[in-house]
Formats: sequence, C-alpha cells, structure tokens
Amino acid sequence: MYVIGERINGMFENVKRAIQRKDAKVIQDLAKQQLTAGATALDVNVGPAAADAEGAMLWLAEAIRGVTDAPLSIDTAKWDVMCAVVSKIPGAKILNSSKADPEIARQYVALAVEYGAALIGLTIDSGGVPGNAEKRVELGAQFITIAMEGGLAMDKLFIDPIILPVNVAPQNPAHCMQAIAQLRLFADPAPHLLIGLSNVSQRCSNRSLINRAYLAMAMAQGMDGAIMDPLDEELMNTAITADLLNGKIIYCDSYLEAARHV
Ligand code: THG
Repeated sequence: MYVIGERINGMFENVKRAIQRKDAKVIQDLAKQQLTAGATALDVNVGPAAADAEGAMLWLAEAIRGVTDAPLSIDTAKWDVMCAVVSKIPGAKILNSSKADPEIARQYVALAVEYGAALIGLTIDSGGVPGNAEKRVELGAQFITIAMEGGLAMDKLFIDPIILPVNVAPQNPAHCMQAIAQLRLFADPAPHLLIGLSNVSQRCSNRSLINRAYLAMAMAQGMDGAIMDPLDEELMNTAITADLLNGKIIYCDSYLEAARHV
C-alpha cells in the first residue's frame, strides 16, 4: 500500500500556525512521525488560507527536506504554483493533481515527465465531479491514454476517482470502488489507484471507523494508494492487514511491524 501522509496541510490549525510563524520544527516533526508510522510519501498542502501559496509551499518543502528525502506530493490545484515550485523542490515528487480535460492533462503529463515526477490524475473535468461510476471510468481511461501518449510510465501515474463525504454524497463511495475495480483493468501494468481517504468521513461521527472500513473495502477492489493519516495506528494496521489478505505481503507474527519498515 502506497501511503501518502496527509498531515502537512494548512487545513490543520497547527500547520497553519507553523506556516505563519515559520516554525519549521512543527513541520519536521510531522514529517518524521508520519514516516516512522509507515508513510511512504508526504502530502504537502498550504491550505486555503495561505496568501502566498508559492512561498508557503517552498518553505514547507524546504523544512521537510531538512529531515527526509521521501517523495513529496505537491498538493495544489493551481497550475502556476505547480510550475513555479516543481523545479525548486529537490528529490522525488508527485504532482497532486491534474484534471482529466485533455489539454490540461497533457500539460501536467509533460511537466511530470520533464521532472521525473509521478502524477495524480483526477477523474474530474470542467464538467465537475461525476455522479456515477461510468463517467469516472471514462475520464480515468482518458487520463491513462494521455499518460501513455506522453511517455509517463504507469507506475508513475495515480488515478484518483475523487471521494466525497458519505454524509453528503451517499452513493459516491460505492461509485469510487466500482471505478477502481474497472480502471485497474485498463492497462497492464495498471496505474496506481488512489483516494484522499479522510474526505469520505468529513463531518461524520465514527470518522476513523468509516475510514478503516472504506480503506479495506476499496483495497479489496484494487486500490493500492491513499492520502491518509498514518498516525491513526489502527488505520495503518488495517492497511497492512488488507495487504496481507490480498496476498501482497507474507504473514509472519510480527507482520504489522515488519511492513512499516520496508
Ligand atoms: N485527492 C487528492 N488530494 C487530496 C485529496 C483528494 N488532497 C487533500 C485531501 N483530499 C486529502 N487530505 C486531507 C487532509 C485532512 C482531511 C481530509 C483530507 C481532514 N481534515 C480535518 C477535517 O476537515 O475535519 C481537519 C480538521 C482538524 O483536525 O483540524 O479531514 O481527495 N489527490
């Protein structure tokens, strides 16, 4: 399971404050904690409040690079910010994210190829978030084709069917799972399939239970990545155990610990 830690996001008060006060230690501690807990990569999002999105993104990345070379998922919806920061952030990168409109997707694929980065492609276009599984599959397949044409290897492409909170979009989590099951069949080798897991339970009670149940269900459909909270220990245990039951890792009595350190 490719776990991208979600905690370095200006949506969290402590991160927002750290950005404002330029308190690098808060960010570095979050980076180290998430990696120790089993994250492979770290999402970096300046949040909605940052006035200077480019400056804040570069400051966050520099702080994180002081403690780790782990891949950074540069989480911005703004093309100009992505373009400005990608050349300045050293090490492995995941561009998070591109919409599936052909002219937009082609630009992001070219940018990812130019910098040897991975790319998250959303199954959304200017028409908005699809209301069914079929449109997600159509847009995901379109993205896969554009990536292939642009020379982006499938192991560097993550397709994200866009998960919405189950309290406001009751059928959405099921649609995403159906799309995941179908999209993994579109290419061989398949692209990665990923979601922003915590979205599914926003403003719900039983948040971590909903996250855990959905994670295991979606992994059974072939999801192999998530932007999620690795500091939720039972959530990480669920991810590792789903890998075990999917035959991705071999059982030993200490499999939970062993899997965190591969
Ligand atoms: N797909 C892609 N990228 C993404 C998302 C996605 N990036 C952002 C987001 N979705 C994934 N990251 C988060 C991070 C935090 C939360 C949800 C998703 C979250 N935060 C608390 C909340 O809103 O309740 C913050 C409250 C707090 O504790 O302060 O749930 O889908 N490609």
